[in-house]
Amino acid sequence: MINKKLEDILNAQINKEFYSAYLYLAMSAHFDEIGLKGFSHWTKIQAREEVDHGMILFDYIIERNGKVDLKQIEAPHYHFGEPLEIFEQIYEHELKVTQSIESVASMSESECDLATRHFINWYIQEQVEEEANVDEIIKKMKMFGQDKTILYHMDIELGKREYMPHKF
Ligand code: OFO
Repeated sequence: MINKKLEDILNAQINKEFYSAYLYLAMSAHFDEIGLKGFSHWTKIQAREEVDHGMILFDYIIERNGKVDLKQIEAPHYHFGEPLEIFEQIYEHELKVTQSIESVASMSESECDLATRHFINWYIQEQVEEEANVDEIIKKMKMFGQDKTILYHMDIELGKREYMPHKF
């Protein structure tokens, strides 16, 4: 059985993961509108992964005999701008998610819930990968500046991303 404090923080994390899915979907729609189909595809795949992140938490709360408490999902906030700016916003967003996951880890330690402490390691690792992937895209975009040919090639590259269902 999970205690109330951890149940609350895990429910809040579900909301953050679904918010992330909303955010990536909004970005995907924007990229599609401006004709960057590959960027649109990449962010849409990311949205699906965020739903997986939320669902893994959902299943975990139930498995620990806790109560799932779904709250309202906020409308996504981001500034429509150049692709580089949008990816910088993604990076900032993921840093916040990392902090939030770290709070779950510290609370599971202070509450001596070793099962949750172990469970959350998967998310810690996932955040390392997400930050690194986004950082790599940003660095490539910065390296080539405003060169539209590079943007075109990056659009093709990002369009190749494949969805891999996330399971725990
Ligand atoms: Fe769920 O990792 Fe991004 O937000």
